[in-house]
Amino acid sequence: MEKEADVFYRELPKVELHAHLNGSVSSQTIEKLISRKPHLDIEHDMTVIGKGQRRTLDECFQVFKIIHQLVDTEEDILMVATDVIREFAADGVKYLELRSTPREDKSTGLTKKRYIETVIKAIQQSKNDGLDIDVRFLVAIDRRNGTEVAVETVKLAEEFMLHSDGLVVGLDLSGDPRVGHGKDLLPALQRAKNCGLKLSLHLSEVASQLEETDLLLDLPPDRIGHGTFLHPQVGGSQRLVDKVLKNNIPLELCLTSNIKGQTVPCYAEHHFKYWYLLQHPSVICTDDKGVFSTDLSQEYQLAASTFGLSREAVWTLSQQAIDCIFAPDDVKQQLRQKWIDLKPQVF
Ligand code: 6MZ
Repeated sequence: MEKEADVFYRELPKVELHAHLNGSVSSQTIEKLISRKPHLDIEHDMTVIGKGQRRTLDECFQVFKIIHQLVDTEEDILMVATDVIREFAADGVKYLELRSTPREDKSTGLTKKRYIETVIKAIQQSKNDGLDIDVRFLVAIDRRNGTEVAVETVKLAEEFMLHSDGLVVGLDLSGDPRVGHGKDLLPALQRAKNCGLKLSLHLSEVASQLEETDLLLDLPPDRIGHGTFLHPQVGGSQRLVDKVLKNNIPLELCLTSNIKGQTVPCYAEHHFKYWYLLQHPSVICTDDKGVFSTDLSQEYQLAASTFGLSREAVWTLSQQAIDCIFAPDDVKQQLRQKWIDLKPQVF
């Protein structure tokens, strides 16, 4: 990983709401996976975008395909989820919503149901191990897989929401933003919403999605991933911004991911600034901490140094993220108490 964040940021209690499981796999875990599967001939540098490097979004999606080759059994998923949770906890994350696209693999006998069960098992183990982190799960729809798979995924998520002791809280829509169209996924998303699953949708991650965003904002989603091209200064529109403001939909913002994936030209031009100035709920997140070689402490430090935030402002930012979590109010209350207990006397 790049240079470690300062101690203030590492000790800052944090909420992580936008973390794709297979994008969050650390170097250490990748090494373990590679040694389990030497026949794949995968080199470590094929799974990570290092310091100062940039990739097209296309290339980023190629990286996920490589990681998926390395993570194709129940044992792999259990190890990956266990390690990722432990790493977030070690980085001071007190509440984590992990998201992942359930996959099946005929050659290893993996099914989508087993996939979700295995992630849940890792979450339960982290509780039993006494880690100081509350973890929830969002089942992800990969947009490239179309209507039928989306409906099937919603049904699975629905089932798990009812039988996972509150661990499955919602649904994520992600995947390559230039593939497929949201209108085909609308019935599935509507169904998810009607049955009580919370919705976090990747919206306007690239510039060409105005029409789709307009449509999906009418659901409305409970949170937005990225929303890079929503506002008029980057080719979005006031109409879209107004919809977001009217429904007070929080944004999950991932600075390093957007820079390395080249959807934002530089940190100073990140849309964090636009929404922060509007005092709109914006949550700093990592997206894919493994692939983009970052952690949440670093992301907070980057936001602070780029936009001149005081330590007190950073504290408030991390605290306000609690309002945006998908777990119920009693969990929010517990987290708020934790923040009170941990607040430094002076900044
Ligand atoms: C859209 C992304 C993403 O689900 O196998 N994913 N989708 N935009 C992004 N910005 C860079 N980063 C990750 O984790 C990997 C999957 O998450 C989605 C993609 O569908 C990717 O295949 P899981 O755990």
